[in-house]
Order: sequence, then structure tokens, then C-alpha cells
Amino acid sequence: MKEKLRVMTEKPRNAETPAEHLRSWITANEHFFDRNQGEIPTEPIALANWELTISGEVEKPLSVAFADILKMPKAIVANTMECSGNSRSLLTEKAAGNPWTIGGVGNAVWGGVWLRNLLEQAGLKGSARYVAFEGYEQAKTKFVRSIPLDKALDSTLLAYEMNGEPLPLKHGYPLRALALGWTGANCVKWLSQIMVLEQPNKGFFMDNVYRVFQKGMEPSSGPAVTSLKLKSIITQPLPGDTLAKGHVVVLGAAYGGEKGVERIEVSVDGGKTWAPAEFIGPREPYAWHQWQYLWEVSESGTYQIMSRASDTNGEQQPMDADWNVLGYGNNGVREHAIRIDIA
Ligand SMILES: Nc1nc2c(c(=O)[nH]1)N[C@H]1C(S)=C(S)[C@@H](COP(=O)(O)O)O[C@H]1N2
Ligand SMILES: [Mo]
Repeated sequence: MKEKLRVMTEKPRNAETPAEHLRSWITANEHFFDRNQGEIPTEPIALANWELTISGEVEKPLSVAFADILKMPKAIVANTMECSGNSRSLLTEKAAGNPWTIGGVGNAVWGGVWLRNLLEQAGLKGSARYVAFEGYEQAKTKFVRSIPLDKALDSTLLAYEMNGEPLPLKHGYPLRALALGWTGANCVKWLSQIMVLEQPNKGFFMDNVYRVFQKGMEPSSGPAVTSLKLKSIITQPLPGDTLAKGHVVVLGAAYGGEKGVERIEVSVDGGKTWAPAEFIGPREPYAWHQWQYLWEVSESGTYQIMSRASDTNGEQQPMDADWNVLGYGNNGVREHAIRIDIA
């Protein structure tokens, strides 16, 4: 099969979406980025052999078959998922990890069931504070992640459909967690176990990574990554393009995880002056907003184009990203500037 993504590592498979496939509101399944800490299962599990257990701080531990999931009310929700390390390679000071540019993000319409419905069936004990997820894939160190109970009850989906198709194997078939508006690390694939806990889960993927910390600090002393940060990206033109004078359509996307994006502005002079861009396409909570800026350019030269988002509270995307050792959450305006030539 022809490769559709920009592959960073093949084993495990980490690959980003080329910018031209970030221009539509829906990111097609075949163009959606891949991020794996271990191996993708080689074969999809037979649905008859799959079960989901719910244990820990619950009144009635459950074991649920796929058919039971399908009988529950179905929720259909758009959600933009971004890898915590997306845009890491655009940081001016290097940070360790996969060299994502802007393509470690995608938007899909997910079908599934609300986690709260299953937790209600199991009955939470008074001691319940966190919900941990584990997948069925083979791995030396299992990718186990927990989220606070509030998030689990309020806005976490267990998804079995992605853009109207059964969840593809590499995106977590048959079921994955989706903490809406939170980074991909909070969205465990190949889900097989849910554990309700009194404390956050401990382990490598909780305490050593997905933490925001500075050099010389203990990783676990930094906060865990949660919501996507307010950010905008330019998806057309592409860095280094040479374009003709006249109408130039600048395209991009803006997103803020749990926060809604209210406004988007564009600068074509390296941040000296700004003009409003307009939103195009659907606007839904948890999903990115595509935008366009119609630029009339009459002089040849080199231009630096930037975009800047504001959220519904009037907060602005920062001009420079907050650096951290693992390069998470790069949402800097300057880091995302592109340089192009007008001939
Ligand atoms: N079981 C399991 N779930 C996982 C991972 C993993 O390695 N194993 N990677 C996580 C990370 S860091 C991200 S960004 C997303 C990527 O999901 P995708 O490959 O469907 O785009 O899955 C998350 N869920
Ligand atoms: Mo990630």
C-alpha cells in the first residue's frame, strides 16, 4: 500500500498527517496520524473473544461483551485529537521525542458510548477518584493511563466508530477511550480493562512521560498533560512555497481542546500587523475550526505568515511556546510562522 503519512519511526509506528490533509474538517481515517508506544496488534481481536472489565472502586465489577456495548445508547461526537508532542520539532530549543511538525493532530467524528453509563452500571464507591485504562496489545511496558473521575464522568467517550467506519485496527479496534479535548495520551487504544482507583495510576506512562517539567526536575513533579492548548496552524500555503502575485488563499485550523476558539487573526508581516480571518465549515465543541484568510498581495518578496487564535474567554494564543524537556504543548505563534516567496 502506498504510504499516505510522513513516517518518523516504523517500529513502533509513528507517522504524521501531511499538511495538505489537514485542510478538511474531517481527517479521513487513512490520513489520520499514528502514534504508538509499542506494537500495533497484528490481527484484530475476534469480537467474540473481546471483553471489557470494569473493576476497582466499584460496587459491582462488570465484564462487558461487545454486543452489550452496541446495545447501549450511541453517542456521536466530533473530537480533535492531538499528540502531546505535536509541533515539537518546531521549537527553537530542541526537545527529546518524535520530530512532529504540525501533523500529529486530526479531527474525526467518533461513535461510541459514554463512559459514565458504564460506570453507573458498575456503581462507584465513595472512594472512587480516578479511572485507569489498559489495552490488550502485547507490550513490555503496558500503556496504562488514568484520568480524574470528573473528566471520566463528564466528557469521556468509549469509541467503536471513527468517521462512520468500525474503529480501524491501528486506531484501537474494537474500542478506545477518548477523553474529549484532551491529548492523545489520554485516549487508550485496544481498550480491555477499566480500573476505578483512589489514586492516579502509577507507572512509566504516568510518571516519567506526559509530564511538563524543566531540566533538573523530577518528571513526576510536573503537571500531567490534559487539555489541548489554544493553538492555530497554517495548512496552506506550505513553508517555502513560491506563489504568484494576486489572490492568495491562506488556510488553517484552530483548536483549544476544552476551550472554544472565538477569533483568528493573520499577520503577513511577521507579526507587526494583524487582520481577522474567517471561519469556514462546522463549529462544534471539541472540534477544530477551519479558517481562511484572503490575502491580496501585489509586491514580490519574502513574507512571514503567522496566525493567532483567541478563545471564548478572550485569552490569546501565546507568541512563544512554554518550553519543557519533552517538548509538549507547543502552541507558539512564532514557532508556527511560515516563510514563503511571492515571485
Ligand atoms: N494502547 C495504547 N493506546 C495509546 C497509545 C499507545 O501506544 N498504546 N498511544 C497514545 C498516544 S501518545 C496518542 S497521541 C494516541 C494516538 O492515537 P492514534 O494512533 O489513533 O492517532 O493514542 C494513545 N493511545
Ligand atoms: Mo501522544
